[in-house]
Amino acid sequence: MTPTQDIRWMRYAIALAKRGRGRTAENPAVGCVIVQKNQVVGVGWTADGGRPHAETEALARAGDRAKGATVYVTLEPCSHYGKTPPCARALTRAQVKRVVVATLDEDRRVSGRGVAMLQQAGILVTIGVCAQEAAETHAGFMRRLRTGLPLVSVKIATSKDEKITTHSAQPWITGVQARNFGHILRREHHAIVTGIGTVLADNPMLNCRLAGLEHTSPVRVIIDRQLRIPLDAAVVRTAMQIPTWIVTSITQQEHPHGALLQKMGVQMMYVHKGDFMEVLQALGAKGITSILVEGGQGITEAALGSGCVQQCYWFEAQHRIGTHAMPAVLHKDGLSHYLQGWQCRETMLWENGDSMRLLCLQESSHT
Ligand code: AOF
Ligand code: ZN
Repeated sequence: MTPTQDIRWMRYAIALAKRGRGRTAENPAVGCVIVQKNQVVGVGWTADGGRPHAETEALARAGDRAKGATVYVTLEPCSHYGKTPPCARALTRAQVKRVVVATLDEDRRVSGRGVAMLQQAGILVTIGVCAQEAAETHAGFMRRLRTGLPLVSVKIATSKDEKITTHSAQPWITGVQARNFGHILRREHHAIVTGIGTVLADNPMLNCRLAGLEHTSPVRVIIDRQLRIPLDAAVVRTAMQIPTWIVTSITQQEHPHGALLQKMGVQMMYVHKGDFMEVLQALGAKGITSILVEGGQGITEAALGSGCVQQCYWFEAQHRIGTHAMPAVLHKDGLSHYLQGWQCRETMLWENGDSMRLLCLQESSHT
């Protein structure tokens, strides 16, 4: 097998891993391809909720054809008896010949032991094929393992002069294309985080509304320190269908509103002050590995100012709104104050003949 073929099959495994993105926490989204005589005999990816693991799914599809095959997997196969038996053992039992691993698992229960288990069974192991690309799909999982905090992305839509708008104050900045991209972003994160200001101003659903992907909506997290959310807010009314968590500093003893919200399916998360870092810690403790911050000025600036944001998706329309509108952030230097030195990939989107820039920015130390 040539390295070029290894890269090709591993890229396929990474594409499969992406199917699980935002849906497998607290487990990573892993992809697996089993190849026999240059033909795919089984594919798998980590199932919703994190189990079964990718290798188990691919082995089940390959059946006897896994014997003597090469297995491409984006993360080192697990070696521990967790909620599922070790994948390294399942691969050994299936008598595969070779396993190609993109990245090692940093979970202390695995961390090199998966590879050792395979090698002890006489299986050839290659490590590091497409490591960087695979690491991106595991970034949230790894970040939470290392820091206890989720991976944080911020989404923002501004006019050319860095102004933002709300539902009630038309015109809406983004058009259909940008909104669809926004829904993909929602689907790829484990939770969407917004502030109570946005809920009160826009009454958003904060779900994924792409046809066929409605069931992939992430957890909705609303930061509402003073518990101002009305019972008829769209997110509350749909809390039985889509997980909805409210982060607040007001306990039930202080205010019975919390009990009413809980009856409607909302989960309450009590925090002390509720600053952005404390919210991140609380979400990490609950197993959330990646969040998309999508809100107004307050939460956007709190997130960017916390130093805990790794990615920013900035939709920038080409028209100006004018000085009367609300600035995206209050800092006198605008968004560039927070995004200085970040790596930037730029894409153009077209909205009814009007162009819009999508800037995908990554904090420089983020892999
Ligand atoms: C794999 N393939 O698809 C995933 C893995 O609690 P358990 O038994 O589900 O184990 C969770 C750990 O397994 C998780 O922390 C990570 O180390 C690994 N995830 N491993 O072989 C997979 N998702
Ligand atoms: Zn496993």
